[in-house]
Amino acid sequence: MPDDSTAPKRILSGAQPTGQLHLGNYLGAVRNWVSEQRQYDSYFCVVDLHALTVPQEAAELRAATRRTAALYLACGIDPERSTVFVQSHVPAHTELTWLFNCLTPINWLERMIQFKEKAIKLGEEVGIGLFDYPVLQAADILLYEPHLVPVGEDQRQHLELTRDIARRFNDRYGESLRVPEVLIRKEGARVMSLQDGNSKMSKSDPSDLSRLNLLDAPDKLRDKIKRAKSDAVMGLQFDPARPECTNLLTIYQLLSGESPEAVEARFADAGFGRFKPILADLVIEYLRPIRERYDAIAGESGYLEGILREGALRASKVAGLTLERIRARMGLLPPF
Ligand code: ATP
Ligand code: LTN
Repeated sequence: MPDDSTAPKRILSGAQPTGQLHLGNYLGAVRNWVSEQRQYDSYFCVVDLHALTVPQEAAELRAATRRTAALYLACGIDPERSTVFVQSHVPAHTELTWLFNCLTPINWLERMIQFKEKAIKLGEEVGIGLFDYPVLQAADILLYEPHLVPVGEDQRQHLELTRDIARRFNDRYGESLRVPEVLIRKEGARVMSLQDGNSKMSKSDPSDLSRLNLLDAPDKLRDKIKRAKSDAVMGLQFDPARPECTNLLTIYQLLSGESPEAVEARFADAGFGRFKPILADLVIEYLRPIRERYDAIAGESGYLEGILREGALRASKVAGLTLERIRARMGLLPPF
């Protein structure tokens, strides 16, 4: 591991370009990336190779990859401070995946909850890529030797696997990979579906009504909130027995910046009929500047491409050095 006691600590994270980013991705991940980029040497990638682990339409994947990168910027990722890139533009990710495949026991992957859940949904279409997904994620991470990986709660198990792969590599080939820490901010780590307070808001949920997309038009946001599942109890509270109510209040609390106590006090006597339009106004106003910045970025020809080109160059330099070390440790003959 390079001696970098004076260099700023590094973070790396990513999201899949499937559909479009929603409020769960924002509150659980991207919002924290934005605040943390000031403090850390930051790498944020759009993990298009991960998206390929389930069937994708080629033109839509290309569009979603651009959209996701543009949304990172619209949410406040500053390309002057942070390196923003597309995973498949840095071939070291796939090469390291192969090397790690040769190190990772099958039964570590068989335990992955997300694989089991997605495999059930896909039935016969389950590819090896879906099974191998966490190994590619370990490669994404360990190539950059980050100190911290900021993610939402659903990624905890994948991050444990990444740490296990790093430790196994170090045991087998001598200490040389940094074992990163997982950074899960409690607030917003698990935003739930609007249609079911017990499952997480997700891009792959078949119902678009289940999520608030960052680029949804105001009317759509209002309609989704109006139709969000609620309960018949008067007075709103953070109460585990009322998951839908808790989720909507949590969204309100995180976007308004008020304390949970203040939010509960404000809506102690309210029903959903009064609360939902207030929440809709808040969400719409909060997302408005993000959508405006997104439109500006998407409308400026060549801007995004330039950032992604520069990002891939910067990322490739770092990744290439790590890969070279790993190849040497594993006994691959260097090219002549
Ligand atoms: P998919 O449904 O296609 O698996 P996703 O909605 O889970 O997608 P990802 O691209 O896999 O989104 O995740 C990007 C980041 O957003 C990750 O750090 C993940 O932990 C976080 N995240 C995803 N969903 C939520 C959620 N509902 N609440 C909080 N964080 C979330
Ligand atoms: N599996 C992650 C996306 C992801 C990721 C990463 C996150 C792929 N590679 C590296 C952090 C670091 C998910 O959010 N579903």
